[in-house]
Amino acid sequence: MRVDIVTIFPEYLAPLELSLIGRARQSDVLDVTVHDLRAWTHDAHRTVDDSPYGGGPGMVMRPEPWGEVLDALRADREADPPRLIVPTPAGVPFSQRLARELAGEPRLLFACGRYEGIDERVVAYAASRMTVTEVSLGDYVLFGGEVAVLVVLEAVVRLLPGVLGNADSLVEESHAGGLLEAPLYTKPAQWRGYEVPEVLRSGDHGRIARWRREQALLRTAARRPDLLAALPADALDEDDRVLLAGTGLSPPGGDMAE
Ligand code: JD8
Repeated sequence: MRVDIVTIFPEYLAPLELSLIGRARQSDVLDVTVHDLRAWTHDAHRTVDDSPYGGGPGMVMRPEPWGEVLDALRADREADPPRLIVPTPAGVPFSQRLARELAGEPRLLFACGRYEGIDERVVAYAASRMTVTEVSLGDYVLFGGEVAVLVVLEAVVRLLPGVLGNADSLVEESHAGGLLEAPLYTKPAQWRGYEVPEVLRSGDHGRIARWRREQALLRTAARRPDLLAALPADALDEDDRVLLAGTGLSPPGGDMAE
């Protein structure tokens, strides 16, 4: 996969040298280039922002340098255009589903906004030349798109064939099934007065699987009732429903056992 990232803070993307993403770049699975937006300005001050039409606080990114860099990257390897990803709080929520979709693209181009954001015409222009997806990490406010790019890339790269951690993603498909994971433990069995649940040391794989299922259901009900409510009707069996009925955290609409 080829990835281009355009930003006024190229150093913000330094973590892409590290760990498993760094290793994927050293192998031939991932080719990342970070571009400084100011390289496409022409004035002495390398200006990328100006005041908003209509008034209001802060500054807006001017369209001209964005137009130049998008043209240059679109023209490079013209036969396969990149998919443009623009992080913004006004985007569609980023999700594992979208990560899977992006992992199937040969080429991604990320546009990192700063200040109040990017002039709207940049997205309109880009959409006439390539697929554009505006994504949001969630309902909180960041200073700019760089951290969102790190998050999206981490989620996408671990799904690429040949990247370590890929065995993981196969487990995730079959296993996790829309619930939070059960808690994890390792050695020592006793630590500072806390002990590993007996069931996990029992060697009884049936009991262990049932305990993990219960823990996953109880956690999901307590912390993420939205996930529980979104499960398909056949995702919960009678034991699951009895367990959840006892918590008062049952999914709405579920025909719960007393
Ligand atoms: C890109 C500028 C800051 C956004 C005024 C100052 C994503 N989940 C998310 N939260 N925030 C962002 C995000 C924020 C950004 C930019 C992404 C570019 N800002 C602006 C509008 C309100 N602040 C994000 N993905």
